[in-house]
Amino acid sequence: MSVDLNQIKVELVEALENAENLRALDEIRVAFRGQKGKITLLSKSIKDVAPENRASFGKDINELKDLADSLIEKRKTELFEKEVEQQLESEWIDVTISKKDQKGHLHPLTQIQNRIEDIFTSMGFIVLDGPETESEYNNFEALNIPKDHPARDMQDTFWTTDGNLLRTHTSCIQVRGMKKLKPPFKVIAPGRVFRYEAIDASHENTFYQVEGMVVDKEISVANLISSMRTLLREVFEKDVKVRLRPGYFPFVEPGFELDISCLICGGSGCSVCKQSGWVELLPCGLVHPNVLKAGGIDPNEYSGFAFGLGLNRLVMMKYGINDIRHFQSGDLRFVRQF
Ligand code: FA5
Repeated sequence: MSVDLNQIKVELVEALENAENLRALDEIRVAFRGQKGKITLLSKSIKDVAPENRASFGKDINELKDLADSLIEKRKTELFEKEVEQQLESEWIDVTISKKDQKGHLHPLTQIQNRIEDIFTSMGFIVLDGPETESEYNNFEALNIPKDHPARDMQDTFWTTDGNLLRTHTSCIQVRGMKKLKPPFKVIAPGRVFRYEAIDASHENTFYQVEGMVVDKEISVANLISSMRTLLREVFEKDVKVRLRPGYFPFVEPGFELDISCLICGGSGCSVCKQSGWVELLPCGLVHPNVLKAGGIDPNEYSGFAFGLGLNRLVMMKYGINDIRHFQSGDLRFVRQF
């Protein structure tokens, strides 16, 4: 092998030893075996070699090509294995870690719903359930909201193609309860409700309510307020500022809105309370005689109170959550805080 060929072989071996990765190796391959590579150019110079030496030059250059190809291939295998090892090392996963360190837990809405169920069952209430798809009759008509009544606009509705609807409030579970139970009774009915409305920091199109209803002889506003007080004291575990103001709901008379002083801004005004300092939380009232009648209960003998707690807003106030959209975001960073 001529001096030139030997020199090239030494350079190639040294370059291959220094190659740190497959990209560097490919650059070396191009520099020696590419179209303008050192070995390729040298083999083209065979025409300048004296005729008597051409055969041996040709043989040497072919040997050098074979040697270069096998050295490059060998280094390629080594570097490939090295890169796979590095990748495995950097992407190593302990598949047992989630079992050891990250236990699942209940969503904050479920936690507070469970707490409310405990509070009310300890006062003798029973817990009722109902379907999320309801009849128009149970959701509106039995609650003294006939067709074309303007109060239907208060709860924009998702209708199903068969003429039913996604319940807009848990009050329809009252209707089912009245048909099933004989007075006196005390029930609560937690559940998911749906409204076709624009979403913002305090409004969702899918949210949770807890309905409550007590039917007995001589039920008054005093009974209603006492139950609401117990509920708020037990959930918040501290005194919270509330206000009661007249509110219109066709299924109660008189009707009230129980608002809570916004615990996000301390009452100074924010996006959750719409700068008012108050959050609508717990509408309530004495059950309208028409509703008792529709439930098969004689309003001359019995009276009752009912309320419809906005569960999402209650949880927001309890934990200082400043946007209702967090509840359904599916963001684990949110739920892991509770
Ligand atoms: C009702 O749904 C009545 N059925 C409540 C009721 C029951 C009144 C029994 C009287 C007697 P309202 O539409 O205001 O009322 O909703 C009740 C509560 O649900 C509100 O105070 C609020 O806390 C919550 N709420 C209402 N709309 C939304 C919404 N889009 N997103 C989140 N929470 C809401």
